[in-house]
Formats: sequence, C-alpha cells, structure tokens
Amino acid sequence: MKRRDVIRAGAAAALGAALPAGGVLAQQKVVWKASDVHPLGYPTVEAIVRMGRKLEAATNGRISIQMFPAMQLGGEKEMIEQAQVGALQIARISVGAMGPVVDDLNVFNLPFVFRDEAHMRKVIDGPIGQDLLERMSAGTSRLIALGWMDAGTRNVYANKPAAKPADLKGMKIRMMGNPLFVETMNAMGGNGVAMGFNELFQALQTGVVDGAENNPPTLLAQNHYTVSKVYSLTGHLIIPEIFVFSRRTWDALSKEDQALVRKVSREAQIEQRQLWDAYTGEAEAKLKAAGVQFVAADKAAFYKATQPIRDKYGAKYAAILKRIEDTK
Ligand code: GTR
Repeated sequence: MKRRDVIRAGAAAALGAALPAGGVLAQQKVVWKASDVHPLGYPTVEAIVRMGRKLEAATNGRISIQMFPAMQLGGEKEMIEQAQVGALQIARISVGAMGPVVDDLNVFNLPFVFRDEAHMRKVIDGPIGQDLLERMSAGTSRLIALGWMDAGTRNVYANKPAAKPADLKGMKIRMMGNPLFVETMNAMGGNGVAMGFNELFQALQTGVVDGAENNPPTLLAQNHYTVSKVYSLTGHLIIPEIFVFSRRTWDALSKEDQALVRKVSREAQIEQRQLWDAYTGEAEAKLKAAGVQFVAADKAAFYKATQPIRDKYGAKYAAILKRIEDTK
C-alpha cells in the first residue's frame, strides 16, 4: 500500500467508525485520478468528467473521479507512465503518443490512412477498433483500453501557408514524439521536430519551431492560434484518441466494478463524439473570428509525397490496412 492509500484507508476507517453500524459509508471510498492535456470543457475532458459523475451516482458515492486537466500531471508520455504504475487511473491519450508503447496502434498513425473522418469512425466503431482495444489490454502495455475518442483531422499551422510540399521547405514543424511523424513531416517537405505537447506553446512563441499540426479544437483550446495565424488544410493525419485505465488498479477491482467501468466507458465514447462535433464547429468559427487564415492545400500532392512512409511503415500492417481500406 502506498502512503497516500494508507492515509485514505485510515480516514475511511475513522469515518466508518463514527457512523452508526451498517452506515453506507463504512465501505471504503475511492477517488480515481484522471488526466488529460486539454483544459476543462474540452470534449475529451468533459466526457470523462461526466463518466465520473455516473460512477459516483451508480455506486452511491463509493467511486468518484478527480480530473487533473491541462497538463497538470505533465505531457502524455508522463501520463502513460503514471497510469502504468497505478499513480493515475484514467489517462486520455492521443493514439499518436500511444504508438511507441503499443505498436499495433501505429497503423492509425500512418499519413492519409483514412479517407476521411467518417471512415475513421467506422473503423474504430467496428471490429478493427474492438480488436485493437482487446489486443492492447491483453498485451504488455500495463493498460486497459477503455475506448476511443474523436480528434478530427490534423492540419499544419504556422505564420505562412503550407499549401504544397515546397512551401514547407526549411520550416521546423513540431510533431508528436513518435519517429513515424518526424519522417512524415520530412516527407511532406518540412523539417519534423519531435517534442512533447507540454513544451509546444513556448516553442511556437519563441520560434524554436515555426509551426505545428493539429485539429481546430486544439489550435483554439491550447491558444496556439495566438502565435500561429495560418492554418493550411493539409489533412495529413486523422488520429483518434484512446482512454485507458491502469491495469494495476483494474486487477484489484471486483468484476461488478469492472463491468460498470466498461459500461460508462462505452457511453463516454458516444458522448464525446457529440461534444466533439459541436466543439469543432465552434472552434472553427472562433478561430476565424480571431483572424486565423484557413488556407486550402494540395492534399493530393501531400498524399503522393508521403507514399514512402506508407510503404516503409505500412508493410507490417498489410493485413489490417486491407481491412481498413475495405471498411466502407
Ligand atoms: C491533440 C491531442 C492531444 C495531444 C496533442 C499533440 O490533438 O488531443 O492528446 O496528443 O494533439 O499533438 O501532442
């Protein structure tokens, strides 16, 4: 038992003792920690906050979730590590950052692997998505994969347009910490720089990098639009998010509690999607109102430029790539 848990158990026992015999609070209360790099109100954060309320209601307050948003617990690499050791119970992570831990997931990190967002949704909602969640939970990640979330389409932002590969020449573009992405940006014509999300705002502000790439909600919620004003619709990556549970905590749960978590997780996945669609529309409008210039890009040229990446990294995923392609 960790010191913190000892204190908590002690407090619960003291509370139990003060109650009349048979008091409902005699059962030990647990507060699970959840974390996300985004601020409160962001769709992924809100979906987990709501999930916490449901858990609390379903267990008469025995289980609740305390959310640590906005990188309070570090970047995604740190969050993964904390969940693996049981210091954090629920982590919401981009599949981009999870790829180095669970190689199976890297198939979703290939450029232009999905035709569009609707195609990606079909894939994660169907048997491929289910298989990947199960394989991840059964593997060596020390994490239980609870579900997927949406994260739209990633486009390049900087202070000048990136409408075609030649425009990116000489530009340092931050990518998520996964070698696949650095090579993708290099193939797209720029210079990919791997960097934690928690270092990015400052890097954009001080010119350590010239730009980055992400979906409209992130550009808005992380205030990156205040330092990067041109958003080029390159559409090179459509990467879902995943939310996971610490296996260490999971293994100690009763079967009933595990089933309850599974149930509210499925609901969270559905709710997040509705929140996502609404927030994306709002984010685009707010970005435009704030003077961010949306620029059309030559997606066909970027697709062609990134073919070597799909050839190099896609080979070992040939079977699943075929299934993805066949998903209509
Ligand atoms: C966002 C995602 C974050 C983080 C970030 C990044 O779209 O929601 O979890 O991965 O991208 O670029 O690091």
